[in-house]
This record gives sequence, C-alpha cells and structure tokens, in this order.
Amino acid sequence: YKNPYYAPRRSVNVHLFEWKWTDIANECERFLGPKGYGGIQISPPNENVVLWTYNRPWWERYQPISYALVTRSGDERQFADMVRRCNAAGVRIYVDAVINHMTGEPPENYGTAGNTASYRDFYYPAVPYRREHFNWPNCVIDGMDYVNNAWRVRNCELVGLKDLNQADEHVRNRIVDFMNKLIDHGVAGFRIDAAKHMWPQDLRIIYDRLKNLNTAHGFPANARPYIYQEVIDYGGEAISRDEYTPLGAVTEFLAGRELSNAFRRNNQLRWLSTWGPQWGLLSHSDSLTFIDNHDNERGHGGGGGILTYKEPRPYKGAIAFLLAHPYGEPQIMSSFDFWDSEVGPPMDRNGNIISPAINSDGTCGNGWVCQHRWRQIYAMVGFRNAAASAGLANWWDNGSNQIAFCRGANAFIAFNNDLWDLNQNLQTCLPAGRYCDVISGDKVNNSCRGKTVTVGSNGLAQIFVGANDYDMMLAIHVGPESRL
Ligand code: LAG
Ligand code: CA
Repeated sequence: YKNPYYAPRRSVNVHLFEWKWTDIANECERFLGPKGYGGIQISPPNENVVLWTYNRPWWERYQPISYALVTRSGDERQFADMVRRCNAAGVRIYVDAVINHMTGEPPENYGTAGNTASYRDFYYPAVPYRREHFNWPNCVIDGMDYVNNAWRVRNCELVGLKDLNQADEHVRNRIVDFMNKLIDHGVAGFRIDAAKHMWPQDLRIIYDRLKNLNTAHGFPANARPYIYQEVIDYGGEAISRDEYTPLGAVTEFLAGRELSNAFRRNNQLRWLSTWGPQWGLLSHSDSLTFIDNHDNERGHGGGGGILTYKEPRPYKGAIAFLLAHPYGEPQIMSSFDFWDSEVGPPMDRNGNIISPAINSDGTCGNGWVCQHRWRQIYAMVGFRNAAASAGLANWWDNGSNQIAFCRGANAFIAFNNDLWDLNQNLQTCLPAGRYCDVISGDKVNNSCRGKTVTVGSNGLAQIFVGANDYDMMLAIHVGPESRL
C-alpha cells in the first residue's frame, strides 16, 4: 500500500482542494500532465451535508450523508470522466476517504445528492447506517484524551461527528464497497481521513478487502492501492504514527513543521544536511511529506505556524527543499484564497463552485491560488523528475543559511536564506554546458528568461543568489526545461 504507482518519470501529488471534476480533467490535460505531476488528491467525492447556515464552508465535505458520488465537485459521470482523462494524461487520482464518521447534528439535514438523514436516530437511509453501526456508549473526544486515552480517541466522536464502528461487518462492507467502486473507476489510492480515530486492526481488514488497481487504466497487474493515512503526530500523544506504518504510508506532519521553522530562519538551513529519519521523521518509504495541508494552512486540525501561500518567499523555499530532497513522497497544496478559516471555495449565489480562470501568464484567477502553477513550484516538479532516483551528493553550506547540493549527476540546487549574497564557485555535479535556472525564469524557445549558469568541465560553476533576489533558490538540471 506504499507505492503511489506514478507513471514513469513523474512525481509529486497536488491537493486540488475543492476543485470540480471537470476542471481537474482539463487541468490534467493542459497543465499537470505536461509539467510532469504525478498525482492529485481530490476533495471527498461522496455526498456531504449542505450547510447554508454557515454559507457553504469547505468543511461541510467532511460530514458524509452517504457514499453517493455527488458533491459540489460533480457527479459520478463527471468523476469517471476525470479519472479516465487524468490517467490518460499520466496523472493519478487519490481520493480523500472520510470513513471514520458521518455528520454531526448540523441545523440542516439534506445532502449534495438530495438524500436526508435523521441525526438523532443515527439513521442514514441512503447507505444505510442505523444506531447499531456506530460506537457506543456515545461520547465526545476531549483534549486530554489525545494525551492519555487511545480508546476514547478511536471510539468517541471527533468534534461531535457520529462515530462509525469499523469493527462492524456491515460498516466494513459499506466502506469497502465505496472504495472498490472508486478503484473500478481507476483511482490509484486514498488519503485516509482521521486515521488516528480508527483502530489499526479494523483498517487492515478494510484495506485487505480492496481490489487491485484497475489494469484498464494503465496500472500493472496485482497493484495495491496507495494508502496514506492522516495521523497527526508531533509526539507526546497516546496514539503514535508508528501504529499505522505497518498498514500503509502515513502523513508526516513533522516535515512541514520543521521546514517551516527553518525557512522562517528559526533554525539554520545548514542543519538540513541530515534531513530525514535523523530528524525524527518516519522512514522514507512510510512518509507522505508536505509543508501545509488544507487544515493547518487555515489553523484547523490543531495546526498553526505552518508556512502557507500567504508568506510566499519562505513558502517557496520550503517547498523547493521538500521537492529537491530525495526523502519522502511529497505532496503540495493548491488552495483557494481565504480571509477567514471557514470560508468555502469561490461560489455563485446558488452555491455552485466557480471554476478557476487561467490568466495569460498561466496563473489562476477567480479566487484560486493554484500554487501548482507557480513557476518556482512546477519547476521543482521538473527538477525532481530529472533527479529521478539519484541520491543526494556534494552537500555544501556556509555554516549558516546558505546551502547547496546535487542529485547524482542529474540536478543541482542552491538556497540562500541569509541576509547577504551567496556568490560561490560550487560543484554542481552536472555535465559541462549552459543551464537555465528554472527558478528565476522559464526556458522559452531555447533562451533563458532567468539566470544562466555555465558549468565547466570539472562540474564547477559560479553560483549567485542575491539576498534581495525575488526567490532564495537557484536550480538547474539535465532535463530539457533547464539545459541550454
Ligand atoms: C480531518 N482529518 O482528520 C479533516 O482533515 C478535517 O478537515 C476535518 O474537520 C476532520 N478531520 C473531520 O473529517 C473539518 C473541520 C471541522 C469541522 C469538520 C466537520 O476542521 O471544523 O467541524 O470538518 O465538518 C464542524 C464544526 C464543529 C462541529 C462539527 C460537527 O467546525 O464545530 O462540532 O462540524 O457538526
Ligand atoms: Ca472513530
């Protein structure tokens, strides 16, 4: 369950938060495929409660009413079309699977597919679930439980959301049927929402009943779905991420916290020479890494202090390091602009999501941030693909916040997070020649709109990253986007 089954020469998973299926299909064909992205995490595809009371917040999607594939993102036909077109473009789809719970007791009780529920009776007729399918006695998780009561974290309600009993055969079968339907449609795997709130032994049974990936969508025979389990573990809790690594990959929240710290200059970049398990991070093959996710970018999920698009310079630096370094399976966030922590995606008066506009410079409009279209970010996807499986080599630092390293003989990157210029003759490990720095400007018609770097026959090059440059990185590699 730890192989994302990316198509060859691709990497990086982007969370297209609250995007519509039709827009995602287009984005696969016009952008993500051509730029080398490996996959997309989509928002939950199953029916959720409609919450006009809160003006359709993003978090209504974490309150399931049924497993019908109808949401503001689209219906089942549009879902199927998206998966087919994205797979054809070489881009995989990973589903955010909300299987720990159903709704709370919100003021409204109809869902995006038109189904209703009777919350007080724990009755969800469209699944169906009834009282006996939930955990009893009824209880709600409180803050101290995280410290000392694993049982309550798994058997009580998370913020009042009705807690399903995954030890129940009927519940397991409904969840497995839902996930297998998605596999039939051609998805490559799942983010398991709130995995910490479910028992590992129950999850194992569910995972083991999933089908192999659909070979009609280009997956090899006998491929198991990629599973990355959302377990928030900064240490010191009753439940550890290590209880979940035997089952599948796990979200490594420490990666984003540590890199946010470092790129905010609360820690020197030179210490990143040992980045990986030596920092207390999960082992490489267990680890889904990211800077921000949809929760902590807006202060939900106990998150805060994480770099987001609102602090673009250090954010781009942190993402560049995440993507340049071989450690972990990286994911990036692609957001809509928000000014408060609850507001949902751009929508019209009827609550329909407004599609992102694509500006002439390739960035997004209509309220969509589209970090995945930022040059400094998609260029690093190209960097990671060019680096391929080459290991880290020739680490250099100035004893402070200037660092540089190679990925085998395929790629080279330098960072300057000091308040003075980086101006050094450094070993790039690259074949002699001229390269376009993919951070400061695209290569267009074989000419470089950014800095040009000349590598000598000994691999050395003069590297300049000014303290006042727009970005703190310089990146070159053997791929066609960089070679001149
Ligand atoms: C997750 N991971 O474990 C999601 O990443 C996170 O976004 C989900 O919470 C949570 N678990 C449940 O799937 C989000 C919001 C919550 C919101 C919840 C349900 O962060 O704020 O709770 O989705 O919509 C909301 C209200 C609560 C209320 C609850 C139940 O904010 O005040 O108690 O609904 O009615
Ligand atoms: Ca639970």
